[in-house]
Amino acid sequence: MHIVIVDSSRVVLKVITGLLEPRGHVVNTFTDSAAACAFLEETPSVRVLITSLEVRPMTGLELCWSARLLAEARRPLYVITMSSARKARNLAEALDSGADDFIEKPPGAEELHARLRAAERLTTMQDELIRLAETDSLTGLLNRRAFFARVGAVAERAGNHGTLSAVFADIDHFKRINDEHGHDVGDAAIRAVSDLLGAQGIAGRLGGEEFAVVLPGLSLAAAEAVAGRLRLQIRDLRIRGTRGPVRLTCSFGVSTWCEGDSVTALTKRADIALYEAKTTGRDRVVS
Ligand code: GH3
Ligand code: MG
Ligand code: MG
Ligand code: MG
Repeated sequence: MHIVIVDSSRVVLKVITGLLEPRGHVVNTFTDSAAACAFLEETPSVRVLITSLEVRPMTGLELCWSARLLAEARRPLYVITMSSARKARNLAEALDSGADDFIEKPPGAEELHARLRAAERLTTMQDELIRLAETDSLTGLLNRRAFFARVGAVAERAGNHGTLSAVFADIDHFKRINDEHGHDVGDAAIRAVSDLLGAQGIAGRLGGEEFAVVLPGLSLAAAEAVAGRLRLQIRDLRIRGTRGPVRLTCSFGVSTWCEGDSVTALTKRADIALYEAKTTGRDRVVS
């Protein structure tokens, strides 16, 4: 696991690192808690933070609190606090500040490894739960909720400084495919379309046979070109059906980020464009 250790004493940092590195853990150490906090923010691979409560300039409790916010925002981060003062108050305060565990300083090897095994069990389970909660099980794309959450985060960073475009897609006359070839063939068609869309950008399955892709850094013209290519690729698909290969087409709506925009407005415009593609003949790209 990738582990960050924070303590004011270089000796303590060295001792703990000496226990962890031989077990294959990747360790980064800090005497400065603010530097540790900045490192955690920019390093999503960190799984465990071990921090002394007696650190500066942020106190250990403040660092716990910041780490807890990071963990809630995007990833599991397990926090173990350390203190040489074995006070019940320290323990309670640390847990209330968002720590997952508490050890006495300096920690013994056996205890430290056992606590890290507990951390690994929990973070592995959290990873799996997050994956299940965000993924559409048929296609492996983001589900609707996760898609909009991701787009919100991306738009916050990209949208106001650069370009960002959205492509909405809906399979044409999909009900016919289900009716004529059965639900399994319908599912295979959904998966085939998803594979193509998923290769393009941040892709989600919004509903039955409706998808969306967000393309950070792409202008409207570039996104139209992506949608145009996808349209042709989907026309070329041959889904194995009970009575020979099944062909399909898809309609597309494209929109791009404007100044003062919101994710809701961006996706609304893509949706309106998609509706126009449907009402003007299907198998086309409208922006
Ligand atoms: P249009 O060209 O206007 O989009 O027509 P359509 O038939 O594609 O559109 P409509 O939205 O009316 O029908 C979508 C169908 O998709 C209805 C539903 O039974 C089917 N569907 C939804 N989810 C799934 C799924 O997971 N698997 C399969 N096989 N079918 C699904
Ligand atoms: Mg429809
Ligand atoms: Mg449809
Ligand atoms: Mg539909």
